[in-house]
Amino acid sequence: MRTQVGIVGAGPAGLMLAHLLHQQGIEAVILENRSRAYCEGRIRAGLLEQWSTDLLIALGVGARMQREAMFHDGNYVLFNGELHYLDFRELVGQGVTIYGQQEIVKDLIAQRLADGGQILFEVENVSVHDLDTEKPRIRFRHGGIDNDLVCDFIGGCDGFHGICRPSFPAGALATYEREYPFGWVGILSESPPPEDELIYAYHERGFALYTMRSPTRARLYVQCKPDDDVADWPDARIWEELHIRLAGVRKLEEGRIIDKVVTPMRSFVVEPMQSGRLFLAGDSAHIVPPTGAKGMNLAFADVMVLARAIEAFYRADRTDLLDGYSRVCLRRVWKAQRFSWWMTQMLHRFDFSNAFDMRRQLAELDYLATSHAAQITLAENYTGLPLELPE
Ligand code: RFL
Ligand code: PHB
Repeated sequence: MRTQVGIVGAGPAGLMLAHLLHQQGIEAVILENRSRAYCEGRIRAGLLEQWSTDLLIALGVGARMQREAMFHDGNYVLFNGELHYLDFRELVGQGVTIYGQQEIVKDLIAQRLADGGQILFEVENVSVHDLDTEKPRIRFRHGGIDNDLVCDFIGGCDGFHGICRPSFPAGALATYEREYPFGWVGILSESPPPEDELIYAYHERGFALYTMRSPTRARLYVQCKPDDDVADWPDARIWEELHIRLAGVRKLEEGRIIDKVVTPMRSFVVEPMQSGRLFLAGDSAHIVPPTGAKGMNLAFADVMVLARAIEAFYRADRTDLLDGYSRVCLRRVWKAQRFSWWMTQMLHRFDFSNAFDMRRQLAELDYLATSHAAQITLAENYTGLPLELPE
């Protein structure tokens, strides 16, 4: 088998990369080890930055989002029992969009298949080879047959637990990592939203986030212990904590819980994001704690940079944009890391015995609720910094 760009992983990064390349007339094959139903059913991110929303529309894959998504002009911060509204539209002239990651994945898969592009689901034993040559290869097994996909470039879009990052030569990567002493237990509930927009709540018992998927589906997260299991969080316990931590919200209606997960919280970056002709994009190269809602948006930013660099290679025989890939991506990645860490440290209880920390956090929240400058800083980062693409 032969293609121009071999892509490992059919998550947001891999699917978007394939779509961007297709629009430039560049051929790609996506190899995914899960089934199509699994990829389309995995409930994860929900919030798009303004430029990501605009991008999906500009690329012709935003029609269903435009019909079904919820467009928000701001969000709420809740502490000391009081709700404070941050009006992003007024502060920085842009907003955010609530549209489930699995809906974006469905839309991108449908578009790719309509375009005649290839996605091989349920591949096994994927491995990458000859990265330092002009003909890197992806070896895999599909339908019981071993294959070699020879390419010009490989997109390592296989998420945090994928095989691409571990295939870098020994010692080639520097790792920057931080784990947090808590996780989130998240539920999807058949209940209407108590407010129209998101609520980030700080409470002495820990963080809570109220978000949504539709006018009848609430998505709620509660800070939990890092090693908690869903079994530690029966439905009644989740609702009890939500009522306590979200006290001050007008009406919090309970509903049938249709999904429950525990997510660990970590910050993680590898440098560089490239080894020879293998380019990492999205969660395979970096993880942010979800408090800033940046992960999927960063995946889109990476593949925008990568697609532009690959296009310059084919169109103008340029290799400088490929060489600059890591540097350009990492500037944005580290700003998103900083913001995600900042939101996380402001809103979670780290050490329940430390009264100083709590006073300091409340002062920071009070500053945010009352300072125009602080609000602009949050709004600018949350709705998305401008995407800078090299010429
Ligand atoms: P993905 O989505 O993990 O996709 C990787 C794909 O690669 C496949 N794969 C392989 N395929 C072939 N061979 C192998 N050996 C393979 N190994 C893995 C996998 O099956 C999968 O299909 O990575 P990608 O594309 O980089 O996308 C990243 C996003 O999924 C992630 O950053 C976001 O979900 C993070 N995130 C959020 N991001 C936002 O921008 N806004 C949000 O509101 C937001 N909320 C969240 C989040 C993540 C959360 N969790 C569960 C971690 C909320 C939560 C709770
Ligand atoms: C979500 O809607 O799932 C969501 C929104 C904002 C976050 C994290 C998750 O910060």
